[in-house]
Amino acid sequence: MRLDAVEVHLVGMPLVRSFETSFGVQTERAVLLVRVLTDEGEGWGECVAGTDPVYSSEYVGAVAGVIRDYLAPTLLGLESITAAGVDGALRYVVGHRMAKAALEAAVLDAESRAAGVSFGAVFGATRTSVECGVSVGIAPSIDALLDEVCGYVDAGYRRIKLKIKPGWDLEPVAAVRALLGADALLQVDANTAYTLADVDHLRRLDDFGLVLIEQPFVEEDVAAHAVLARAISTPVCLDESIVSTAVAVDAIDRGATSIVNIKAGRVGGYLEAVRIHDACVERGVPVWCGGMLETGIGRAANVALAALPGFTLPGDTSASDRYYADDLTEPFVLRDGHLDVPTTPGFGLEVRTDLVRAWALREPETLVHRRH
Ligand code: NPQ
Ligand code: MG
Repeated sequence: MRLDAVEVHLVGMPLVRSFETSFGVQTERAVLLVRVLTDEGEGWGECVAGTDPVYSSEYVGAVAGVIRDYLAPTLLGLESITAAGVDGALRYVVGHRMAKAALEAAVLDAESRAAGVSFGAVFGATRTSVECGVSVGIAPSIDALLDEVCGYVDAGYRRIKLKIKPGWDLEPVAAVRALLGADALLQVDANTAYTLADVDHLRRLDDFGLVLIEQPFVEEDVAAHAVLARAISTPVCLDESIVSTAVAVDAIDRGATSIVNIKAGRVGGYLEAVRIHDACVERGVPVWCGGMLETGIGRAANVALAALPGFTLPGDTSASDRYYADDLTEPFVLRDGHLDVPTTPGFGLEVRTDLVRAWALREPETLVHRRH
């Protein structure tokens, strides 16, 4: 396949409700999209980076810059490309995994559409639908939190994840556990808000029968998570720390994570995400699919990934209406707590280009090969 052009779009998506985590409040999601034009057709990829560098060092401005200055020129300079070859071609650029992942997803979409195969088939999906959980932000009050959780339970979500931070942890967890009953799947995500000084406090979460605690400490400190895992009975699960298969294997070997959150954008692409899944299955470590407030484009790919056999826990693969009144694709609708895995070629849905245009935050940028 020959790459002819790369388009970068930035779309502003209003959220149906603001989403607060330990790193801040989101009221709108700015989503960077990549469209590749090839001699065999087009493909779309969604970048998970946020507006600001607060979940990770990547953000849309940096992603747009590194694609324009390095990643797109490199791919456009190749005689031919394959999705499997994108990672190697871009390896000389250190980091910038979310930017690379978006490009790889777009090339993979073009390639699998041309071949007539779905992402599920490419990744090795073994299920036709996936069980879904929902991530619930920090709320203004316990009452407001319980109201929101009730809505998600009524909608059919199979697992609740509460965002926590110092000052918003034991009380909301106790209240939601009391609301849901002992058997419901409940877990928490701290997004790096604690330190090793909080171990005795975090141990008090052991009373609530949580599925896991996600990323309590700073992403570079895998060792601190190993200390915590030995000190509490709640399973520790890494998110931000896991940026590659090598890091995942190391964190598992060191006892820092007994469950792994897989997000393709964070690890540099869906193909690396599949490799992490495989490494975890080999080691008997359960995995689940994380979420980054994706539009239907990224959501479809996540649902295909979550259909692999090692994804034994419900993911943050929520329905479109958890975040958006109008999605960039046909919406994903929860059916009996599940989302269906698309079966049509590529990521499997048509992009509503009228909305991409209408909600554009700036003019799309088109990159083509320049001869010297
Ligand atoms: C997590 N996601 O698991 C992330 C955090 C997160 C669904 O909890 C813009 C970009 C907003 C990235 C909000 C969920 C975001 C974001 C939250 C990531 O840690
Ligand atoms: Mg997380």
